[in-house]
Amino acid sequence: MTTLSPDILTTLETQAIELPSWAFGNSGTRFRVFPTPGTARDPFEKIADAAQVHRLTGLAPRVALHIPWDLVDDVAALRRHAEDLGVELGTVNSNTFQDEDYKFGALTHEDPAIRRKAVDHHLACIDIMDATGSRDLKIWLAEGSNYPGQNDMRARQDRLHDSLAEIYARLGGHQRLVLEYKFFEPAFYHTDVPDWGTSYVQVAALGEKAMVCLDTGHHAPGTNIEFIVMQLLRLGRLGSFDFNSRFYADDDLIVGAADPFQLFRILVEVIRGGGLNNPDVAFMLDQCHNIEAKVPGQIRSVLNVQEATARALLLDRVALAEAQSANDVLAANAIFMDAFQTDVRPALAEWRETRGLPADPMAAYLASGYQERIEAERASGTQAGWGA
Ligand code: PSV
Ligand code: MN
Repeated sequence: MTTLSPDILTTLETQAIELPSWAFGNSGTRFRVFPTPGTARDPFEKIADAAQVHRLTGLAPRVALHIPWDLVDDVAALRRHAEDLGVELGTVNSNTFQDEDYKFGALTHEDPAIRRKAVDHHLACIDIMDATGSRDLKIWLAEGSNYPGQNDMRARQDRLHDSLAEIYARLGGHQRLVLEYKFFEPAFYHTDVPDWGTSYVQVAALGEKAMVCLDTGHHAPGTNIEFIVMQLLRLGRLGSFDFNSRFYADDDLIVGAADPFQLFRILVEVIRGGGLNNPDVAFMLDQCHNIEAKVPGQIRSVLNVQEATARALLLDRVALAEAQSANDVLAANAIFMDAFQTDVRPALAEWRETRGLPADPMAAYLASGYQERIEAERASGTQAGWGA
C-alpha cells in the first residue's frame, strides 16, 4: 500500500472545499428537471445537507449561497443555523440571469436604469455578505449577443467596467470580488466575459481585491486548463475555482468524474504555484446532481478532489525538475504519470480513521439513515430549485 508522508497528511488536513447550496436543490437540463426524493425545500435544509458532507469527510466547512435562490427573511438566523451545524456561510453568488429585465444584458445593458438595477442587486449581495460574514462576491454574467452586428461589443466592455467599479467600491476591507468567465451560453455569438484574459483585464482594472474565478466547465474542448491555472497564479489573480466535470459543454457533473487526469494536472499546477491551502485561492464546487442523489454526490465530489490532491502531492518534484532540465522527455513524463497512477485510496481511508472520520464516507452516509430520514421528513412541500 502506498503511504502518505506526514508532510502530505498535514497538508491534506487543512484542505477545505466549499459546497454550492444549489447542489442540494433540484436543477436540470432544459428538457426536464427530475425531482430527487428528500431534496431540500429551503436554504436551511440545504445547509443541513451540506453539513452532512462535512461531518463525514471533514472537507467541506463552508457553503456558498446564490441570491435570490437563498434569500431568507433572517440572514442572521441562517448564519446561526449553519454555525450550529458546524459549517460557515461562504461565497455569495449574484444572479442576473433570470430576470426579464436582463434579456439584453445586466451590468452591460445600454439602458442606465437596468444597469442601476443590476448594480443594486450586487450591492444588496454585499449587504448579505456583511450579515453572513462572507468574504467573496462571485459574479457570473450571462451577457452577450447571438448575432454578428447585434451589439457594440466595445461599448459593453466599457459599461461593464463602470458597473464593476461601482460594485467594487462598496466592498468591505476583507471582502473580494471574483469574476467568473464562460466562453459561451446562454449567448452564442459573443459573451462579455468569455475567457480568463477578459476577466483578468477587468479585475486588474479594479484593484487588488478583485480576482478571477476559474470554472473548470467553462472552456472549449481541449483547452489546457492547467496552463490558465499556472498563469493566473503567476499573476496573483486566481481567486477561486468552480470545480465540476464536463464532456460537452457546461455539464456540471461530479468533479473528477469525466477526466480525473485533468483534475490531477490542475492540482499539480495549483501546488506548483502556491495555491493549495492558500486562503487567496478558494476551492469551490459548482455542480448540479440531476439524476443522482445529492448528498452522496457531493461526498463523492470532495473525495475526488482530496484524492487528486494527494496524488499531486506525491509527485516527485525534485526528480521531475532534474529530468526537465536534462530534457529527458520520457523520464519526466514517467515521473508525472507515476504520481497520477498511484492509488491513494487505502492510505486516505486509514488516515481518516485516525482523525475520527469514517474510512469510507460514502458507505458511512448510506449506513447513517440520513437519506431515509430526509425522504420521509420532506415528503410534502415544494423542493428547492433554480427559482427557490
Ligand atoms: C454559470 O454557468 C455558473 O457556472 C455560474 O457559476 C453560476 O453561478 C452557476 O453556474 C449556477 O449554477
Ligand atoms: Mn460556475
